[in-house]
Amino acid sequence: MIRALMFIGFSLFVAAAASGQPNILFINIDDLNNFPAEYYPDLDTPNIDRLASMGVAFKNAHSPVPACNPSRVALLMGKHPDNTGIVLNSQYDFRTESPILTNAASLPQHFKNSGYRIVGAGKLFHSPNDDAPNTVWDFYTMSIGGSSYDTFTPHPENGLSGLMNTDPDGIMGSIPNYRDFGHYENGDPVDRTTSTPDYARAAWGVTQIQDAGTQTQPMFVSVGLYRPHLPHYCPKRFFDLLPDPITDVPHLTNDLEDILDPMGWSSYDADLKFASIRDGVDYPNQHARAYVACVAFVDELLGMMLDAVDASPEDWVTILWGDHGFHLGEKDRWLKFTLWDRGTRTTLIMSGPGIPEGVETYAAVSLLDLYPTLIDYAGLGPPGHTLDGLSLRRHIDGSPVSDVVKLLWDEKDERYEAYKSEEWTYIVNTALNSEELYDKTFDPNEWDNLADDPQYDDVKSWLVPEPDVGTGLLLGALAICLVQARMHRARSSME
Ligand SMILES: [Ca+2]
Ligand SMILES: [Ca+2]
Repeated sequence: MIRALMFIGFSLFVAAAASGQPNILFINIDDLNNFPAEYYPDLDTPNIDRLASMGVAFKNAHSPVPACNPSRVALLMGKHPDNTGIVLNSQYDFRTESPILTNAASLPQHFKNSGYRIVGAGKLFHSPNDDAPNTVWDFYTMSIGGSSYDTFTPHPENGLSGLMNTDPDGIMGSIPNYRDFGHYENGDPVDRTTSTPDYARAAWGVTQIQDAGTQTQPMFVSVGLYRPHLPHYCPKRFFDLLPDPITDVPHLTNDLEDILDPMGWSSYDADLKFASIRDGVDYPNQHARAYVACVAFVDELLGMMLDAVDASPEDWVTILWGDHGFHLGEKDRWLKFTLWDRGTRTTLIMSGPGIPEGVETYAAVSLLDLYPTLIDYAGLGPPGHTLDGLSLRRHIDGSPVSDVVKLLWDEKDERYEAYKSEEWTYIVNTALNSEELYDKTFDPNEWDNLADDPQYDDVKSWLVPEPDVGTGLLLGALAICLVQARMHRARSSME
């Protein structure tokens, strides 16, 4: 694509446009876990599948911190939470709380500084006040089609249908409204799809894609879809696509009892809300069904934007990402906020010029890598601050690379760290001297904690970086090959 040179004098953005830089379609889906149709057998996601067929699907992508705010800050600022200290949802004001971020350019801001026109609708940063939406962006709105976070709107006019129908005895206690679920219509026969905020955001995205050819600058278009974030409301027809009940998620009784500290105490408690209802009549399955229905809903909205990309004469690099995973009862947990794969693993797909079609990789990657990846594919220079990730091009163009990514979480004021590779999850809490090791090749649900078995000491020492090296991406290819050969020998001895 060569854009017309319309305004020769405006060198910055004319230079960017003339260079053939692609437009960027940057779609995030809140709380979307890892390629959900591969995990929930009753769900189809034809448009996630379609985008994957158009590009590269990262099947083992992890959030640096399994919560909205710190995950998005890490991704959008390109800085690991180890280096920023931003690990909590409450750290909204990250530029004040983390001095190294105070004057750093966010990913969209760097695109603007490099000649792009940047526009956005829906959630991107966790706080609507972050990233100075009125000054940094050429256009940005959180609230298109509804309230800022779409937490309660549009909502059935007659109340909270989900919980009211499934919790007649009040066993959920003081569950806040945002944990409710149900369908928007709540008995009304008229489909509500086009009146939902997420539909409005997707439709706005379609308009931006269609209008991109009229712009003199390349476009960076951010669309944030809020479902399947709580409350799990979507149009009824997406519930109707699913059996009732749906297939239960994998759950192992007493799964947490092999994760002990040296005193023999369990390192984790069950989520209290889940513990209180796990033996209830059908609430866990009904709530899981609502999450899955919401995924089907946003998949359709994704399809609207992919149709527009297909019809566009412009070049588009399209990126779909979620901000972390989501538990629906696995390991006695709801929501995110864990370092197990169900908490950290999300959907990441890239397609566009120079990106091969229909490729999937199971190498462990971090959302932290998206900032350097996008400036790489757009041909931009580096921002003024050091980025902690690496371009994903190494997984797209080069030989397969085996990475280790480091993730963080704080639970009960204790710092947990996780090291994830294609095959392994290693979670450590230094203060409690608690550790977990899972061999995901044979144990994809992370049920069997191998950390106490000395035959895996090599694996643990491979996964945990040397203290003076930093995080992730730490070993050369030769070292990785040698250690993986040892791991395979170790496993062969078990079989
Ligand atoms: Ca989220
Ligand atoms: Ca277990």
